Amino acid sequence: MMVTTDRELDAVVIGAGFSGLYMNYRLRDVLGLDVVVFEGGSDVGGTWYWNRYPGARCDSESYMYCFSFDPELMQEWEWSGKYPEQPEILRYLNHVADRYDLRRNTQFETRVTAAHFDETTDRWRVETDRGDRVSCRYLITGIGCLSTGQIPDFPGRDSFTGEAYHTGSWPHEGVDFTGKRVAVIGTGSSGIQSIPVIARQAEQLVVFQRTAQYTIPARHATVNKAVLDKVKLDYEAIYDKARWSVGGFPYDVVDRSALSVDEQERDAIFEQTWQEGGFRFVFGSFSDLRTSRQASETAAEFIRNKIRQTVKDPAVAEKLVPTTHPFGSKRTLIDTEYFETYNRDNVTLVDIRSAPITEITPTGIRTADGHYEVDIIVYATGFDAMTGSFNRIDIRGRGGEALRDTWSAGPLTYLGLTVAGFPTLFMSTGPGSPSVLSNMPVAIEQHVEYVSRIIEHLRAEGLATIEADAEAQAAWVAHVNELAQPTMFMHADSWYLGANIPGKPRVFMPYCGGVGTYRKRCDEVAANGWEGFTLRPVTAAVPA
Ligand code: N01
Repeated sequence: MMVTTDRELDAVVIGAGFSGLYMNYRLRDVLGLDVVVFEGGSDVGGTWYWNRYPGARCDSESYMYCFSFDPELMQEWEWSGKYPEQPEILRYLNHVADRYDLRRNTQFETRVTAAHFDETTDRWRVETDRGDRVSCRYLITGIGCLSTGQIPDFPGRDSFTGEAYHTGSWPHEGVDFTGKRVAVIGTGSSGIQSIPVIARQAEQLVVFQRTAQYTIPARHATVNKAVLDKVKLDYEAIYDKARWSVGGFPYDVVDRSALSVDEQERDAIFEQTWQEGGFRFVFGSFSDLRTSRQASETAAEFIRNKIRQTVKDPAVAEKLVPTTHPFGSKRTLIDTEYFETYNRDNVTLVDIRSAPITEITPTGIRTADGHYEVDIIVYATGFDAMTGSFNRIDIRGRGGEALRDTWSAGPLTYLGLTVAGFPTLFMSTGPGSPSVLSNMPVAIEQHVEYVSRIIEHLRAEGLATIEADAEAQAAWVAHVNELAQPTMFMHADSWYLGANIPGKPRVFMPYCGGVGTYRKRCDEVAANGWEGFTLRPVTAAVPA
């Protein structure tokens, strides 16, 4: 599909991942609007289109990592793994695109370069890198929170003559590591997932670790069909429980401090949830691991002991033991045989906190301690998270104000969804919403349905724009900050705080109050006549 210039649309959606696919369905098929979706990839999938690195898999259990808006879709899809692997998630999203014919109005391999709000018409003027020029009344971004890859600017980076890849932009044909000497830089989610898989294929693997991590075994397995069949009998209730939860999972809430039990009982509870695997260690053990330093330290110590028991070489184990940040201050990591990988003869761990990388050379990586010759470098170095993908687009609101400037000291939003001065611009899972601190499809569905509800209201009332009030926005930003202050999140150099990007303002970006509390607040805003927003009518000069 090719969009011609000068089309006057109802809505433009940017991105065809989970957010864009559902937004398209909602606006086009439920509200009957004229919608175009622009997508940079050559097909649907978003995050799961780009992140094809070995071992890529979601940390949410598969039966909860999907849409819930159509009961038939929920019943018909059969997951094969306890945790869904990237190819399977991509198949699922393709199935969704096929089932609802969502490619029909999606233009692929097209990036939106600019979106300017025209105050004379109350419409957005949107431009793409393919020369498209369209206008729309509603502009919705579904550009993801972790879509702008970050490769550190190491001296000599471009002089490397071997192959180099970023995990978030992986070649579709895959990479053959057989017989190769491989370096992985970075030990976040992408690093710890890919390292064990690459180690099994490569001749030599050298891991460059700046920060040792707390990671919990996933206990991945094929899906237990009996469990899945049982879930399907009660899917709506299970999903509803997730909608009103903290993390977007249907797990039973524990209301128990790690300090309220003695050491023996505490260890037994940790051990049980460690054996269950995945996020249950966090959500199913104690309620204060992220809010009490002392409680967090009990989990940290439990994991440190697990590392020492697993890794045979005590010197390597000590390098892997996290000491620089509390448990729960960075994204909780879930792995499959991560620590066990360091028992392999072909794997070397290099601590780049004590001896940093000084340069990339034509043949490898030099640190303060020596030179490592490699054939392939894998950058598992993360993303310019939450705001990076917005900054790539020249978004301008009232008075030609650039969003980049509005956000120069950190993102300002109302409900993580809208920005004062940028009318009828809606950001699915924007900064200031639960997004990355939750099971994403739950957060995405809530945002898509809320935006759709706003647009329905505007149309029913003959209104042109909805815009966040500056005071409501300031109060929301303060609230998001206030919630984060007492948590462990404030005690690590994480991408949640923008700390991984040199020069980025240090501001805690996601809303950490939980998806249920957030949903309740959004519902209250609607019930109170769209409190904190100004809604303006269509003027005579502006066609509806
Ligand atoms: O990126 P990261 P990621 N020199 O930023 C290191 C989601 N996700 O792609 O910790 C040396 O977490 C950096 O070191 P340090 C998930 O939300 C989900 O792994 O900053 N090292 C770190 O080790 C996740 O949190 C899934 O000291 C440098 C690594 O690179 C998010 O995406 C799977 C460096 C970056 O880790 C991002 O994960 C994958 C430098 N200059 C991703 N700069 C699942 O659901 C960075 N590093 C499973």
